[in-house]
Amino acid sequence: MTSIPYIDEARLWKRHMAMAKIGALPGGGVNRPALSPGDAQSRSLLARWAEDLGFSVATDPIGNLFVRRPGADDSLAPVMSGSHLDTQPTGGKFDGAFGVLAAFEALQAIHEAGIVTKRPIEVVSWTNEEGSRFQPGCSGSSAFTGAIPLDRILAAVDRDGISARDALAAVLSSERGMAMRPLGFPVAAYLECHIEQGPRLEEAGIPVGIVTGIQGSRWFAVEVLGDEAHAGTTPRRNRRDALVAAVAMVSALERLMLDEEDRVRFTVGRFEVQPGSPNTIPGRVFFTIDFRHPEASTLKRLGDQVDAVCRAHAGPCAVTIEETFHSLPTEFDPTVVAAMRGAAERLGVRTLDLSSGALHDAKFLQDVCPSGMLFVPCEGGISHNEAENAKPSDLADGTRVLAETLVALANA
Ligand code: HGY
Ligand code: MN
Ligand code: MN
Ligand code: MN
Repeated sequence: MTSIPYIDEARLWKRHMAMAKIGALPGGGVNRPALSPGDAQSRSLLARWAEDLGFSVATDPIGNLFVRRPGADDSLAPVMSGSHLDTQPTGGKFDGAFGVLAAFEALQAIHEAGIVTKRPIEVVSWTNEEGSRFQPGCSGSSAFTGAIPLDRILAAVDRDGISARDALAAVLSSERGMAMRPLGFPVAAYLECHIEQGPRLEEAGIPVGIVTGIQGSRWFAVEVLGDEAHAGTTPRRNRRDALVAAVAMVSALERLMLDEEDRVRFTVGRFEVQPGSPNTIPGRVFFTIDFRHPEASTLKRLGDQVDAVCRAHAGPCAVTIEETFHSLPTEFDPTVVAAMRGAAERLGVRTLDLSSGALHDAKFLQDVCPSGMLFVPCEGGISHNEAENAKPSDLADGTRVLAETLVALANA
């Protein structure tokens, strides 16, 4: 077994800092919305690094970006690794970017070591993992795997009324000459590195997490419609106050989702009130629900009650509830998990098994090919926050285990 001689920790960190300059925020974070000019810039930077090393670069009809190093038998399905370059509006330097840059560093280290792998190895940057600008998230991986039809994904519209289709066209038109592949192709195995976005690895003082699975997620969009009216003259009996109804819905949902073991994750991340004037009764409220749980039965039991609870608290208002995303709890492939464990042992890197509270593209890849994830600690477990931080040595340890596993799987 050829062990990876050299992952360049300084080069890996430098690439993170260069990538973080794109969409940099004054508070130290990053705002790189999916399919924005910043997203296009981050893709071009990765493509330039790849071409400088002689790797080939291609995209596909949803804008996923692929960097390929050929294998001895180049007709075989590739082993693939990556994550995403889009970020939350007040995101950090490492969420997503670490998975792409770790895969790229691993590819370069394998290349520089002159290791010939039977299978080709590909690095991928998936389009719109965050789902912040266009819902739902994981657009690139769910289109690639056929989980969600491409047309449905491209029909999504952001808050400014721009469709994902038009935003994607703008990004692709800025990349003249980029090779275009058909959507979806066979993948032998998929690995994704990611910061944990939680506190367990840091608390345990362990540099690498072997991810056993991902909890389930259900997203809903709720629109409450009442009547705009004068705040001073309209008696209660004549009011159809969309805010009062929406608040009653969220409070009732919060009570429904309460559980002693604290395993339910219930979040209302967007709550928009219109017209938003202090002395006009709100006529419209739009809010989102992000509900997660590790057990399919609880995800179904509680998620299936969202519609009825909202309707029961609508009062005189009208309400529409749309489920915009639904992904079941997923266990990663045991052979891939074993390959990662074996790689860590060979390298003498301590690991901890853990499940993922966050959703990742790897969930969709696991539906079509053996997949797995590696986590590294992030400071205080903080993510989706400008203060997100990680240690260069942990990023390098995760990348070492990734590279060693990629070589093992590409020669299996
Ligand atoms: O929402 C998520 O779990 C992912 O990190 N975007
Ligand atoms: Mn992420
Ligand atoms: Mn994220
Ligand atoms: Mn992810």
